[in-house]
Amino acid sequence: MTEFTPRIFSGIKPSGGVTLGNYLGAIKRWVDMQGPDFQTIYCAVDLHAITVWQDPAALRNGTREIAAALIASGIDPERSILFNQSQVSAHAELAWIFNCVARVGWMNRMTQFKEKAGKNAEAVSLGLYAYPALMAADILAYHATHVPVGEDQKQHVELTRDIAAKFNNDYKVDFFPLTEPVIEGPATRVMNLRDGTKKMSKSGESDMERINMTDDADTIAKKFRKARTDPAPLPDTLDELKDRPEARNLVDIYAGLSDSTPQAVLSDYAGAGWGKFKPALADLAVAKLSPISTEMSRLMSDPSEIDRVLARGAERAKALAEPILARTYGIVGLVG
Ligand code: AQP
Repeated sequence: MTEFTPRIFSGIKPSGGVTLGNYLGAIKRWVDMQGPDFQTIYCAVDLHAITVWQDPAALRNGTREIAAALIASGIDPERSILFNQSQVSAHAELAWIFNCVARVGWMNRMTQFKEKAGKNAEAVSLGLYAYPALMAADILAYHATHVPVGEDQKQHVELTRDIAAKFNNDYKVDFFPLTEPVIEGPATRVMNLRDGTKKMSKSGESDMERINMTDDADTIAKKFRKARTDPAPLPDTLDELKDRPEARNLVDIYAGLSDSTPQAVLSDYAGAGWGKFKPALADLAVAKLSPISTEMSRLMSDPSEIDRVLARGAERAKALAEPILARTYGIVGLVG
């Protein structure tokens, strides 16, 4: 069996402003994973963003905003490789190979496609359908061994493993690793503030359903104050939150922001009503997010410096991905 270098890859789509869901489910954990155990590679996945319509100016701005959010949250562009996907063509090239490895039946089982396409499946882009093959290429172009993601991306990482296994098996090689999803922490699925059964998303209809990393203190307080809850106070045990998704979500967010656990939050707030808990949660969110948003605006005031950081990251990413792509072409039998 090949020994693969411990390497992390993860990405985030510039399809709107960065949300608290992206922060707690992904970015905060990416920051913690920088260190001696792994080489870390983080990416603004702009090619994924265009699977649904993006205004070009908003896409450019969103890509830079993701870079700013990552750096402001603690991603160090020297220790980690930070870039945007479209600058490294190996992603798109390897995705084509994987389009030819993945089976249509596998894609048909992807719940995110079903949710996003809804009743409109005939009219959405072919790219939205093929998205998981590009995501497999993002990961496997670096032989990444671990992918820290939110709960919503688990099925796509499992598909990445299926693609790697089929490629290895079809070509009788031990070339691609079977990448592990890393889904950890109290807030791996942050829910919509107006409907606790839906995920908090960048592109959700109403701005009131999400916290954006750029929201100011008043907006954060207002959004939590208006967040949907139920009349009951907070209970003693997590079990009692089983059928209270909105309440559970706010407890999970508190735990994520305070590096605590949902049970520890309940131990502190058992018996408290929303009149006490919501302002405490808003204060905590402002304390954690406002230094990040201040630093984001500073970074965003110099877009050319962000572009330089992304270009430098792309060069480092290419140095890893291009040899892996060339070996893949060789295995497949493409002459070059
Ligand atoms: N609500 C969430 N809770 C926890 N983790 C989340 N992630 C996204 N939403 C939540 C994690 O953030 C990383 C980047 O996600 P993405 O931007 O690439 O894609 P997404 O999951 O489709 O994000 P959105 O916000 O829902 O975007 P739109 O609305 O454009 O589709 C991933 O690790 C993801 O798990």
